[in-house]
Amino acid sequence: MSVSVRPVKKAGGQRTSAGDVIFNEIMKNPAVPGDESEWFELYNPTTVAARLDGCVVSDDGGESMTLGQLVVPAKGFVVLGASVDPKANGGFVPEYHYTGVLLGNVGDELNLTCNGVLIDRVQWTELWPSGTGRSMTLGLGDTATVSGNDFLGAWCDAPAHYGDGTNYGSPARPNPPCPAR
Ligand SMILES: [Ca+2]
Ligand SMILES: [Ca+2]
Ligand SMILES: [Ca+2]
Repeated sequence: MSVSVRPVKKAGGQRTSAGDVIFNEIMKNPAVPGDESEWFELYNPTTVAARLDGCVVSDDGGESMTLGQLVVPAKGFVVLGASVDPKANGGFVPEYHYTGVLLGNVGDELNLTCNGVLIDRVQWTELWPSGTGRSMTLGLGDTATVSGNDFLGAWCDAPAHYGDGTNYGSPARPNPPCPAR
């Protein structure tokens, strides 16, 4: 029996397309030092669940991973973590465990590509929020879009604790608004 990658489709049968899922929160500089404590959150701003089986998360430097079975619910969130040990993640257990992608504290990229189509991309530099133990949080709420998260000003250091209180962030929950600056 040959193994084939199933086409990536939304629940309704449409292909996943640009902006159907976006990077919403990125824990690149966790309180427990080390790459295994990193995680990131995806948000589906559409009204249809998005299947990401076979999609690829990568940076521009050659790090990449191919996703297994993963569905981001309509208007919902999924957290992907380099560890599923709650002690590493501030008391939170990510839904999806990945390897092969590291999140640079002072500059890196995350690309999500499905069937060769770029679904979302975020590129950050040393100027972007990077508080220790604080996720970089997209403060756009319901207005978050594929291009809206391309700008430093759309993000902030997460303002509130989660889990055991060692990290700030909102894994698998809506992001709070960014504080006024
Ligand atoms: Ca890091
Ligand atoms: Ca983007
Ligand atoms: Ca969140």
